[in-house]
Amino acid sequence: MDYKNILYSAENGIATITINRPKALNALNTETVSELRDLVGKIAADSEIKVVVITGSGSKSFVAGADIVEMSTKNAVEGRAFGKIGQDTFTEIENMPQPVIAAINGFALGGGCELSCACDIRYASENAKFGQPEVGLGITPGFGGTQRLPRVVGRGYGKELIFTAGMIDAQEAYRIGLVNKVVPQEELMDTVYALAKKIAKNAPIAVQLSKAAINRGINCDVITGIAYEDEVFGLCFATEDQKEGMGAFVEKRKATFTGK
Ligand code: CO8
Repeated sequence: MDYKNILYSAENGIATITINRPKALNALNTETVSELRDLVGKIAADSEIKVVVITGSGSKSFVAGADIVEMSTKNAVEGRAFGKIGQDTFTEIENMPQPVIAAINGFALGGGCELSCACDIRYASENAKFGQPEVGLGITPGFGGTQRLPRVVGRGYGKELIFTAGMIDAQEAYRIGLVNKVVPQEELMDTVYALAKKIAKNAPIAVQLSKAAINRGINCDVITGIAYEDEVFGLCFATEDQKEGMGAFVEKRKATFTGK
């Protein structure tokens, strides 16, 4: 898969997407968002991929937001169209069957912070910085930030970040629950891959159904969510991996899952 602004690799069921526009601190222009969307669709359909990692190239920035230079000349129709392609792409990421981990290696601003919030789990390097600078540019967050950020950190911190257009460091992001872990920059990818491997060795269908149940439940009332859990839980008993997982426990051996 050949893209201009994105690098892709996959090894042992773990896919890595690297946003690669280092000269613009990996800012997302239309071309990059379109490439990202295309790649996400392909990975979502690839049953060999168990876990997805998203990061930025270089040691300074994850994604420094949507491309301000490109946006600066857009009219209302064009601006909205750009917002829509970002929103749709990030929603596709959120709903990928596989768990998605954001490896945040520097600035995660605007669309970068929004991209990280569309991922399931966020790990950051010590130099990472987070923020939603949009209101300082005369716009609102437009790639899902008004919706996902408050769901991740709560509406108080979400509103503070959005209203102030300020930046917080990785430790503060950890304190408010925006990231699960902070590690030195040189340890970030190893730590993320260790997490990815831990997830990848579990029964893939059960992991994917768990993700779907959590995502669906978070957007509805508990009773509806529990009804959905009931469905997916029952479904697991139709898989070979349920027989293997429980059989291995009973036989006191390690389970080998096939994703069937
Ligand atoms: N867009 C375009 N180019 C960028 C961006 C960006 N978001 N961020 C950095 N760059 C470019 C700079 O212009 C610069 O390019 P050049 O070398 O050609 O001048 C290069 O990257 C390096 O940047 P700096 O020299 O500024 O590096 P510093 O270390 O001095 O500063 C910062 C780093 C603090 C990250 C600074 O670059 C900055 O503030 N960047 C902008 C961050 C920002 O405001 N992001 C939010 C953008 S808005 C957004 O994401 C909205 C999403 C929803 C859109 C919905 C559309 C309708």
